This record gives sequence, structure tokens and C-alpha cells, in this order.
Amino acid sequence: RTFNVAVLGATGAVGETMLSILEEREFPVGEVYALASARSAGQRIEFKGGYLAVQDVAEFDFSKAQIGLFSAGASVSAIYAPKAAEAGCIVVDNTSCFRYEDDIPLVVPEVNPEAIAQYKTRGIIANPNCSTIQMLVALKPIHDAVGIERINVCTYQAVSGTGKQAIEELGKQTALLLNGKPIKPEVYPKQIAFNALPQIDVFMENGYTKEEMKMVWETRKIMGDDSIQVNPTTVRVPVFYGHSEAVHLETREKLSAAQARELLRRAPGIVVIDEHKPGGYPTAVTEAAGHDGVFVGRIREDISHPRGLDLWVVADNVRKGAALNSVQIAETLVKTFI
Ligand code: A2P
Ligand code: 11C
Repeated sequence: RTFNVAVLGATGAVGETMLSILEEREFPVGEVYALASARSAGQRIEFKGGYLAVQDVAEFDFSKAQIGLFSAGASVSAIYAPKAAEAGCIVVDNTSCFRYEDDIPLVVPEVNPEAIAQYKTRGIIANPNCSTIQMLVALKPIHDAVGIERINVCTYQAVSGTGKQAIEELGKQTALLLNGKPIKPEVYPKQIAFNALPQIDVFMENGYTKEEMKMVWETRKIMGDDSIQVNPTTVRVPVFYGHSEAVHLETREKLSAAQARELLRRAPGIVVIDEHKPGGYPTAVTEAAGHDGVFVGRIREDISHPRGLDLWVVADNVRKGAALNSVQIAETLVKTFI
């Protein structure tokens, strides 16, 4: 059985990767529709040795597709996801538009695949934020084994999380600065090349940014545990692909570093690289970018807390953080639920 798939945001950083992952993983596609704004209608995108012509989403008839993978921004999903669902196209939405609604499942397939069953209520399944996804793939086996009470996390996030214009901005600023020329920040409020910006998304009333609060809200919803305390600081760094995270945990029962390492080695989707020697850990550029795994290293017991554990967690934010996770949701949906 095959499924007609509509990819909305097909010309963007995530949408392009969704198409290549559908192809790579041999998702059982029938027709594939590449959708974007009127600006890029008619543009051609390579797919399975041929080309797809980009169509304006405003003119697309969603009853032609059974599955929609949406990644064109929250305001675009707000309009088109309900329309698509109404037309019988089940939407996997990679924006923040519906994530916090009680009757919309928010899914990381390695963590809470069973939640997909709830798609029937609204016809929409939400894909979490990239920084939450990779953290929870790593934390799920630990939470199942000993319970997690509190998470302190600092992130080091790549510019591809912002989209294509930000990827271009980092490249352009780097070249200009290396040539001794002045730069003018456009996408980010300050220079991103050779810098680190402690702001991702907008500021909230409590002084955290929205990216930070997404990690709090989404962790509780996906783990199905409102008692988990999460304290994030999210930072944008001059890396093109791959988010890194320093995660500090307080567990309910003691777990040794050796036990944690064993649990993580056996868990789905995780690659442990943890040797106490120079380079014996994963990094965004060397291990994660272009790969599917969530890489974990620097696993150690916190010397400042009796039930504390430290981890370094790295993944390709465009793949596992967005496009791959969405395709995995679609795979589970078609295998198990429809
Ligand atoms: P377009 O190329 O037509 O602007 P990125 O996050 O890499 O910047 O990509 C954003 C994606 O979302 C692009 O494919 C972009 O298409 C699409 N997009 C942005 N705004 C709209 C809109 N109003 N309607 C449809 N697609 C949109
Ligand atoms: C970033 N996490 O790295 C953001 C991108 O809620 O889907 C993803 C935003 C979202 O900038």
C-alpha cells in the first residue's frame, strides 16, 4: 500500500531534508507534492531521480494527499493544517502551532509512539522542537529506570534551526569578517559569526526565552510526567548543522555512570561515544551532522550532587530534530495506526 504525501515548506531547510529522507528510507510514497508559497511555485526539486514542481499551497487540494509533512512556520500551519485534516490528509506538523493543545499528540517515536493513536481526534500530530527531541531520546531510558526529578540543560544550537536565511547569514558574516570587512546583523540581533548568543526565539514574561520554555513544556508532555523540573539556557552558536547540549540530571534513585552508559548503549536511536581521551566524545560537525543518531558522551556522576548525572548530547537538528522525526512519526502511523 502506498500513500500520497504533501510536503509543505519543501523549499526550506527542513522540507528539503524531509524529501530526501522519504527517498532514503523508502517510505511507501505514491504521489509526492512539494508545496511552498506562491514565491517559489514552479521551482523544481529533485526527487527519486526525477523532479517535483513546487506548487503554491494556497491552491493545493489536500484531498489528494493522505499524509502531510508541514514545516513552513507556525502561522502557515495555523491556516493549512486544519484545512488539510478536514480534507482527510493526516498532518505531521513540525511547528509550534499545535504542540501544547491537549488533544494533539506530541511525539518522539523512541519515547512515546503510543501517543500517535490520538491523531484521530484532530487529524494532526505535532513534532516537537529539535532541542527537546534529542534530549528526550537520551533521557527516556534513564527516566524509565530510575526516574528523573530535575534537568538543568545548556544548549549550543546551530543556525540551521532558524532556517535557510540564517545559514546564509553565518556564511556571509564569516567571509566578510575574515576579509576585514564590516558586517550588519540581519537575521539575529547580534553578530553570530565567532560569537555565542544567549537568546533563541522571543523573550517570555518570566525572563526565559520561548525556546527554553518549549523544552520545559514539551518534556513534561512527551514524558507524560508533569513533576519533572526543567531549567534550560538555550544558546545560538556559529555551527551550521547539529545542536549540542550539556545536560545535568538529578534522578530519583541513584544511577551510576557505568549503569547509565549501559542503558544508553542498549537504547534505540542512541550512539554512545564516551572514552576518557582527547576527542573521545561526539561533536556536532564530526559525528552528528548528516547522520540520524542521537550521540551521547561525557557520561559522568555529578561531584556536586549524590544523584546527579552529566551527559553531552548531540544530534543533527534538521534530521533527528525535525525532518527525520517527522518521517519516523509517519512511518509508525502507517505501520501501526492506519
Ligand atoms: P518559500 O520558499 O516559498 O518562501 P526556511 O525555514 O528554511 O526558511 O524555509 C521555510 C519554508 O516555508 C520554505 O519552503 C518557504 O517557502 C515556506 N513558507 C514560508 N512562508 C510560507 C507561506 N506563507 N506559505 C507557504 N509556504 C511558506
Ligand atoms: C532553533 N529550535 O534551533 C529552533 C528551531 O519550535 O520548531 C525549531 C523551532 C520549533 O532555532
